[in-house]
Amino acid sequence: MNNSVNKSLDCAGRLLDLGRPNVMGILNVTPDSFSDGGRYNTFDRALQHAREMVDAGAGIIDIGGESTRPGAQIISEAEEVDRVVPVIEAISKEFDIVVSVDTSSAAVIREATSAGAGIVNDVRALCRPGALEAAAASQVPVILMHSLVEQPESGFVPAYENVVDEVSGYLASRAELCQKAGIAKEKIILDPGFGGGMFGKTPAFDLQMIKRFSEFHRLGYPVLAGVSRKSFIGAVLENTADERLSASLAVALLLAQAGAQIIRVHDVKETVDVLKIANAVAAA
Ligand code: 7PM
Repeated sequence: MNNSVNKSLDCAGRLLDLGRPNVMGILNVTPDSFSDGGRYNTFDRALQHAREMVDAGAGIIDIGGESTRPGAQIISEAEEVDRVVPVIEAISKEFDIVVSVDTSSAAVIREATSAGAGIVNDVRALCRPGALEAAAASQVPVILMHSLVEQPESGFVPAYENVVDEVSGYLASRAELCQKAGIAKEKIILDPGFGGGMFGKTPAFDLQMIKRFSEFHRLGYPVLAGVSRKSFIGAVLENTADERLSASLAVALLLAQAGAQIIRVHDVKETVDVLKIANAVAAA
């Protein structure tokens, strides 16, 4: 599918086969995800959710403690460490699965990778102070996502002459900077960053990036896509996030057929089923 991409990626001792699409299951450990917000409740539910995603065939569990939603509470690095590190430690101990940490903070990168995280997933592409150095020191693979890096002013409308080329150019320059900081090329995964707000895409740009997704492979890195329940689906279907499962699955299939090596989703079991039937058809 993409000869310049190594097939097996070492994620802190656990191997990820990049010769086929992998499902990354989203695990939120933000207390506001749950009604009572209690810390023990959050921990137990996170572990239960992780078990379900492992049993459903996830290849990676992505653990995040800081919401990127516009207007979401900004939390300190210490609070983010307190939320994610115990969950990362428990999941990487209990399950034979690659754990990624969804963070932009240098302190969280250091603590999470010490606790067993095998991938650093940063929606700000290691732009925050110390993040690049912390990721390089951790020796684990990194996911660099395109975004505006900071939340735009309300009313900001993103504009690109050619969204695929501009996003590709940004990702290529971040990937080069990573290599100068000592991160091996083989340990870099790119993500065009679907979605509005800080991610900087209108629904029309998201749709163009899906249509032209295979062009991102020209950069020569594995590519991840996160489209699950995102607002461009709501813009097309005029529905709410909890009504976007079938469209999320349809887009996951389009992305898998366009060569995405990792697909980041809420609904692991359903997505794994889609990829299995697609694989069976391909093998017929
Ligand atoms: C509010 C806004 C809540 C945005 C949740 C989100 C991605 C990611 C996220 C992605 C990578 C969501 C996002 N999205 N990491 N983290 N790629 N690499 O919809 O698309 O899950 S958070």
